[in-house]
Amino acid sequence: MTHRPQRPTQPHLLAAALLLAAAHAYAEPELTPRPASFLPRQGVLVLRPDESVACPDTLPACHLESLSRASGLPLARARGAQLPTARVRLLPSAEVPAGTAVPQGEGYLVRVTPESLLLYAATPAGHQYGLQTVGQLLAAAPRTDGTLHLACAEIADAPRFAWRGYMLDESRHFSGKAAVLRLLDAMADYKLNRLHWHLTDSPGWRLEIKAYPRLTAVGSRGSETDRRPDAPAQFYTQEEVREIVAYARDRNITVVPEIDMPGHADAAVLAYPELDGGGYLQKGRTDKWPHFTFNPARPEVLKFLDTVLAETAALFPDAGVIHFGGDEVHFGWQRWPELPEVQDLMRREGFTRLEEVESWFNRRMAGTLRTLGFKTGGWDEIAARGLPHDQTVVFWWRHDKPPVLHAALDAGYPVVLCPRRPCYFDFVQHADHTTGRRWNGFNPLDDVYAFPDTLGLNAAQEARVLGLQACLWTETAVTQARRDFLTWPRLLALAEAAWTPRDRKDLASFRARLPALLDRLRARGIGCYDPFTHSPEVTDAQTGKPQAHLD
Ligand code: TNX
Repeated sequence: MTHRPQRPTQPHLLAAALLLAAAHAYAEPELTPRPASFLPRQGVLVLRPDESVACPDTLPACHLESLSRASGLPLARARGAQLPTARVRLLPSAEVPAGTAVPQGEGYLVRVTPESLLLYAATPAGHQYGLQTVGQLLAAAPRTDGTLHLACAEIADAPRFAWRGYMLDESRHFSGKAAVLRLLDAMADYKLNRLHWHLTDSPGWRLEIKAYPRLTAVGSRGSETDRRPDAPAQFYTQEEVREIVAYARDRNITVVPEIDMPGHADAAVLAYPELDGGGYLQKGRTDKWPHFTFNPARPEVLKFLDTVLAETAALFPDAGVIHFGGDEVHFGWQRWPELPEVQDLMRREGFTRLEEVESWFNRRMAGTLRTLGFKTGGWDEIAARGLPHDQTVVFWWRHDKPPVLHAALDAGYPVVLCPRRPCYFDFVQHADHTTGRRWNGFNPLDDVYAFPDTLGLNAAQEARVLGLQACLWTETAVTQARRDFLTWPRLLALAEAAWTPRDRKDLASFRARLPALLDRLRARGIGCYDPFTHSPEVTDAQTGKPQAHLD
């Protein structure tokens, strides 16, 4: 409701109007993700166009810009004489009035009274998230003659999970800087805070490494659906990476790079054949993936990977975690027994199984990451590789193997939950959709929303869950239009599932908010699947490009 009630002329109409107004004032506004608590208060705060915001100098300008856009008021940073009187104020948690819970970490408290809007937080991230919420309140507030009428309220909010992520596969098909910046803006709108950037894989190497220029000169050509050696090179320069990382940092998003090893290595091997550890033929096709692994025991290969990781670490100084893949390695083991370096290693260490070679390689590279000052992230296979619990983050992806999740949690690993179902967004989202994956079902919006409560974890297990992550693998997503279609609105459901406490999640409320959220995405130029109109499936067939099909 954004219209002012008509002035009533009859007493009974007056009573009805008052009731309506009261209902309006007390209805919970449409906030996404739904906050942990919302308490309506008496009164209205009137904000004028000349209003300014008292905030720390360190607050990145983008947050005030988006507040101004959302409100339609030119809400500038308060300066000089404005500072003491500004009615919108960002304050440290130390100033929270007595008797109110003090926000921690990414949490915040917003108090709207007829006099002011006060936003308390303990960290810059908390202030930023409070501003996101305030922006949504202001966007929906009734307005007259350029003033906004904000119903008084108190919102105390904090995330359910620390890791609220989205993984983008750049290797199978490349997105590029403009799409990534746009994605980061949309992620920040919904309080997502990790971009897991899958930068290397068999079809293409997408990260410039100065020490090994052929990685991008050769290894970045082609994609899942274009194996021509003279296909255009597609990759991020180091300068672009720095720009993207800084843009994300301003929005409280940590970019976590993934350099996949020892599997998914064909693109690197194409550039530097001496790295080859052999592979396998996928579905009998000779172009997929005969050089799937790095030679896991050759000293020159280990030196190469150390150098790649050192350059990566320097580009992502705040990542905390560098993901080194570690997935599906056994697919490419076939040649390992013949490799002299593997034979030497097995003799030296007394290994009898290739699994031990893989574990040795994992520990070796995790050691490099530790020396560089990072924790090691890896797909759930690494939970069986004897890596230290306090230095390793496990990404549970094999939804058909719950015991792997339970073993990782019981062993004390922090775990990011991203099981194929419902978190892989290359799975179809509607029964009618024809392109994309299925596995005894698919990933509709409501399943994403219900996650992870559907896993039935107890409180002790959930305490070790670091968070949730959606993964967009791009084998079947050649175009940005299709990547958008697969991502949205499911990423909104994931964002709320990752932020909102379990007892505040409400599918009906989420669905009621969704039409306006879809409009907001479209206004940003982001396409999406519209579950209300069952909009036509976006496939790459429309582009005339070849389509990839996965089972
Ligand atoms: C499994 S997730 C993979 C990816 C594929 C994805 C397609 C993981 C560790 N491996 O390499 O792109 O399935 O859904």
